[in-house]
Amino acid sequence: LVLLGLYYSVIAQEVSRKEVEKISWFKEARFGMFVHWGLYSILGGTYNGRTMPDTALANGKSWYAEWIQQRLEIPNNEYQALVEKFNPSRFNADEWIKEAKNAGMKYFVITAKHHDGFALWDSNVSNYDIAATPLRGRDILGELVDACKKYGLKYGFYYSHWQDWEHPNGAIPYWKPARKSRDFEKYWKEKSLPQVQELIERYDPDLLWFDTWDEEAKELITPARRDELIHLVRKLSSKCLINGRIAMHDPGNEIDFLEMMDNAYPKQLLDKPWQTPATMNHTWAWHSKDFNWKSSGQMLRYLVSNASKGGNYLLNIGPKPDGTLPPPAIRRLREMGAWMLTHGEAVYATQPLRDVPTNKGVVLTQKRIEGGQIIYAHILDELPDNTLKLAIAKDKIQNCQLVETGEMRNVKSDGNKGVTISLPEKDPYDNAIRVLKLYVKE
Ligand code: FHN
Repeated sequence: LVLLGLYYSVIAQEVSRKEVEKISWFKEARFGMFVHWGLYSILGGTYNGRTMPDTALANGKSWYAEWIQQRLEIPNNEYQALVEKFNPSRFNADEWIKEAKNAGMKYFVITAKHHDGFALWDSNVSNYDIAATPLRGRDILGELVDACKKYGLKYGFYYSHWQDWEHPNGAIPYWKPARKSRDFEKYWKEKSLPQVQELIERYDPDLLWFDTWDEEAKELITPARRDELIHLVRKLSSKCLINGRIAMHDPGNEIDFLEMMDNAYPKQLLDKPWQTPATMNHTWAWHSKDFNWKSSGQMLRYLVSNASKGGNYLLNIGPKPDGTLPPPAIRRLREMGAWMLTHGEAVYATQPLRDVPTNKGVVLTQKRIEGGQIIYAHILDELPDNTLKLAIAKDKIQNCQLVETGEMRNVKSDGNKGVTISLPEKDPYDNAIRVLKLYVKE
């Protein structure tokens, strides 16, 4: 009996070690690229002379271009005829993934199937897929997966597991009366589960990104269905991570990481790995009239704040119908990449730091090292007197330097239990985040 007990405890340790390893890349990655690309990209937010937002339903809040079929009430046959027009002649997987890599992103997630039901791969389960377009014969997802492998990025797929506007029994938005008469179980068994299986067997993803966002999915994604889907993924893959939005209303205990609401940033630390899916402008998919671009400085601040709370930042791009990335998005990626190039050490594989008071507008990350830790102070806002305050005893701090230049900074006791560190004068036109790096003894 003792031997048996020992045996099981070794097995249990091995299982939990594997679990830890499975998620460890995600916990270190901090920054990923999200892509919304499909038939809706052809329209770019405009159909038959009408541009979103245009209806009472598109009330300025969710006029996402990938929702155009519903928001502008495009009949199924008209929308589905777009397959003939999906011909992104300038698509080059290498270029996309190179941009992600140079931006400092460590993983890539693309909409294999969004709510419209169109599959971006040649699916045996449905004919509403890439094989029906002029691109037939090309394996878009395969090309992206190969590029991710080439550039060392992890990769995953967004799969709309409940909303499906093509299948006669998939979920449709709550305001459509026809919704009630649908036999969701049929869709679930005929399309949702088999397509997830296909994606895993064909492309072996590191992550699956399921999408529910409120109570609307509760009726359909019951705990039993949620678990059925999770168990399918687990059966087919020992590495694939699953996000909490598989059932936002009740994610259960078996998911791998929490997914925040869109563009939502938690105020406190969470007890599971997590990420924020975020947009660069308002929409997710390409919208030619959406000029609400956030600055790269703003987005870096989101990224760094998330890192300081142990979370990732999954930043979305909506490629154009010709397969290129929008120039304003490319510029922002490159600006962020330039900062990440010199400051990545303060972001990747760092941990949050609890209970060290500092200035408002400063966030902290840390790394454990032998005999102590490295603390990074990210200065997001202007500091009073250009001076950082940190509640750490002076005799514990071995030295302090500015990450970008390596310039050493003087650490002074604040006469109490903390220190002050003054920063060099700042170029008033430069809005970049400055980071101080401190070696701190145990
Ligand atoms: O309805 C979708 C939306 O189109 C987009 O895919 C986002 C990404 O997080 N998720 C849903 C809304 O939360």
